[in-house]
Amino acid sequence: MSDSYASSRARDDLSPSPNGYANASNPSVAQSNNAALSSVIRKKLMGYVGFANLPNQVHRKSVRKGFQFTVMVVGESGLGKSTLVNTLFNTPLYPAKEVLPPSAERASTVAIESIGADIEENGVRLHLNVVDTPGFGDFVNNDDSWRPIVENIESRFDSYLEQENRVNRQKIMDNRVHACLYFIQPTGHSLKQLDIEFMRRLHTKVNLIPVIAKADTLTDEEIADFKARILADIAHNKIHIFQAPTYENEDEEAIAEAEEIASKIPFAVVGSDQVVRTADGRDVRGRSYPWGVIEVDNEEHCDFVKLRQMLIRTYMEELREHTNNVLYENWRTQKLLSMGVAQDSSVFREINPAARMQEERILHEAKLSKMEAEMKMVFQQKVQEKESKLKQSEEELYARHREMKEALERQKADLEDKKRRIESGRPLTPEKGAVSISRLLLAVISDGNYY
Ligand SMILES: Nc1nc2c(ncn2[C@@H]2O[C@H](COP(=O)(O)OP(=O)(O)OP(=O)(O)O)[C@@H](O)[C@H]2O)c(=O)[nH]1
Ligand SMILES: [Mg+2]
Repeated sequence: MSDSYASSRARDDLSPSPNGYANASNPSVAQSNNAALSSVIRKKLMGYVGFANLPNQVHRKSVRKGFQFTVMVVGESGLGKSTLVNTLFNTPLYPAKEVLPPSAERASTVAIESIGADIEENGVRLHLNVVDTPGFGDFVNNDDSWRPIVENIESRFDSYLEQENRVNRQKIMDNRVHACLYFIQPTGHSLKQLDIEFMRRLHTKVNLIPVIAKADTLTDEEIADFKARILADIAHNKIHIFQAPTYENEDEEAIAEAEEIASKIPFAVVGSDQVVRTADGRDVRGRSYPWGVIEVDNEEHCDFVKLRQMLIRTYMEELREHTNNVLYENWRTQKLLSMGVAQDSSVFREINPAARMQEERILHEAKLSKMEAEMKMVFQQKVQEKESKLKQSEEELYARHREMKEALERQKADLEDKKRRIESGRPLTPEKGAVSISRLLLAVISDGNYY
């Protein structure tokens, strides 16, 4: 391959070798390379290397493995849940429902049914699980209608956790609910207490996607008003519904698409798995009325296309990721904590920069105040030493001063004594004078005797 690395290099020490690559066999070059590696080097490729194919590798691998996706549909009976699921996946997942005769016994709790199907499109396999909840809101007292649904979602988390804790984790079946379509009755008013209660109980455990069922029963204005009231109710009750994430480096087209999808929430949908003929002779999936045909796949008629786009075409992976990284993770943490599994908080110390900085600051301050105290002590000691030395020399000075004064006084007294003597005519040193006179006398005598 004649590919060569770039001409525009950030550092001169990485000059290209004749073969085009930085020369790793030359020790001096390798050494300078190591130094250069410490900082990020921006390089421009002049030819094809091959890592641009990485997404294709991921693509091939995921196609081989296939995908698992579980969607739950919740809503009162007859709102068109089964019909919409069939419409969404273009497969008759649910056969036409047998309507029970009036005398038949009815279930007294919410029954949860799960249907699995392997569907394939352009060679991509999707193992789809649809969890249906017939019976929700069907009773005289619907206070606890949400309970079996929450239990079902949690038991799926439980089973995933149990699989994660197995010795062999090669084949993990992800049966967690990735999205929950909540069907709102097209009353045109606002959310009912049952709706609010359900959403409040479930928004932390599942990606909630509210849909207005049977939107063909409302006019355009009614739908717009109804949507605004539903969103206001959701915001007032602090319910978190799934919002498509936006990323900074996305292109304008993707951002516009995300905004358009977000603007349609809650989706006003119409479901139909029947093909009907329009006035202009087209065969479409829709519902035929005496005054015309409502086309399911026509964006002018309903938000079904946008819902499908969000759920399948654009955000299926985001839904799976959010379920795994946020919803399941939170549940797992709480579950393990309630089981008495404690987290060693010191593990987090390293990765919490704010706490770490605070800790370092406290340590630094303690060190500083210790140093300050030590310095103060040394200073005081030195001052004391100096003071005692000064005191000592002061005393010595006083003593010498006293001594000198005494000596001077003595001398003065002596001199005064001499002065007095001189004035009184007495010899200064009588003994000495006596001796010299006697010597004189002796000399005279001896002179007389010998000369
Ligand atoms: N007008 C209208 N009718 C619909 C729509 N979707 C479904 N239906 C009809 O509503 C009836 C009930 O639909 P299903 O899909 O069985 O409703 P479901 O929510 O699954 O009902 P349960 O399984 O009993 O909970 C059927 O007669 C459908 O043809 C829609 O979008 N608009
Ligand atoms: Mg059904």
